[in-house]
Amino acid sequence: MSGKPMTIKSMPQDDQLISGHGACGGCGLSTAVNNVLRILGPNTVVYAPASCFLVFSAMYPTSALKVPFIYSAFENTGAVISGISAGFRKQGKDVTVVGIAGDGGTFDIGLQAVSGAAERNDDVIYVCVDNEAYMNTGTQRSGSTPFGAWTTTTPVGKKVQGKREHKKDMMSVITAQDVPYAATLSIAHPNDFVRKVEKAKAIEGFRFLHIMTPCTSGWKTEPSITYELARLAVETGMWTLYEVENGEKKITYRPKEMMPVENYLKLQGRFKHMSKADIEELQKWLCKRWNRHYNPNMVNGEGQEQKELAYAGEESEGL
Ligand SMILES: Cc1ncc(C[n+]2csc(CCOP(=O)(O)OP(=O)(O)O)c2C)c(N)n1
Ligand code: SF4
Ligand SMILES: [Mg+2]
Repeated sequence: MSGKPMTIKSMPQDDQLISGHGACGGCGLSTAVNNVLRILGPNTVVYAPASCFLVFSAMYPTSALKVPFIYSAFENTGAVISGISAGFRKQGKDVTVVGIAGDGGTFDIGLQAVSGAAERNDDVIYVCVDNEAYMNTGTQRSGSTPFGAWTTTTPVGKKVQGKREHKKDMMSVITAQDVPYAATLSIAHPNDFVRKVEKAKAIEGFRFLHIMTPCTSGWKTEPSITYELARLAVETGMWTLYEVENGEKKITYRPKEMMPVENYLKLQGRFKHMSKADIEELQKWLCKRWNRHYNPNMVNGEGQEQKELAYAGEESEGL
């Protein structure tokens, strides 16, 4: 990479994911994939496992992708992109190999394959487009689904209301393997997004891009608020923007102050049943996360009163 970092204005405008694909209106995932592929450019081969991306862009016999595209099984994105990359290396060809998998295909069923590719430092880019559930199969919970969320496998009833477990920290799983580059991205922070993809493209070895992608269908939201949700996720601590390069972590955007998570939850049907106690539980978990990211020298938040943490409920300044 040389000169000025790429921005949303200066990035390539040639679409590799062309119009006519079948994503829902307001789909955050299609925007994310479109921009990743514009930056990676035509000298790219894409692998996608079973996921919304596969379903909306590559249903046989048509494809909305201009670049070569390969699909095999749900669980093996890491393994297949490693193989494609090795094949090009053997032929002496310099081609960008990217796997674009969902959260289910990454956090859960594809974990072994992505971990293997990371540990071998294979020369590939792994993109996880995270819509926080198994969406194309009708919204089942994954290891990425947030606490309290309704899904068809974490239903809302008298005894249990939505998912009881918190979201898995996938970035920690990946960066535990000393990869050259891993970053979190948001479609609501386009310049940060573009810079990270450009950076990943220029680095050799295993690169991991984790993108939060709001989903109108599974989150039960209006298509018009996709960007607002992506923005609020960062402001409330539901998503954090950072990168880890050769083991060194850098926060790339820090909100001025923490917004109550309720501002984010109330816009989404998947959270509409949440009790006060559950919202408080999620808020406490977020406060610990917030401090782990933004105030790492302040201990990890264990055993502290909530008022000592980043967000102090109604008493917080400026709320
Ligand atoms: C071994 C195997 N198990 C289950 C399935 C069915 N299946 C296909 S896609 C999918 C969910 C994918 O979820 P995710 O990876 O989060 O992608 P999204 O649909 O949300 O984009 C499931 C369960 C499958 N194709 N193969
Ligand atoms: S179900 Fe969600 S992720 Fe899938 S195409 Fe629709 S909006 Fe996008
Ligand atoms: Mg998903």
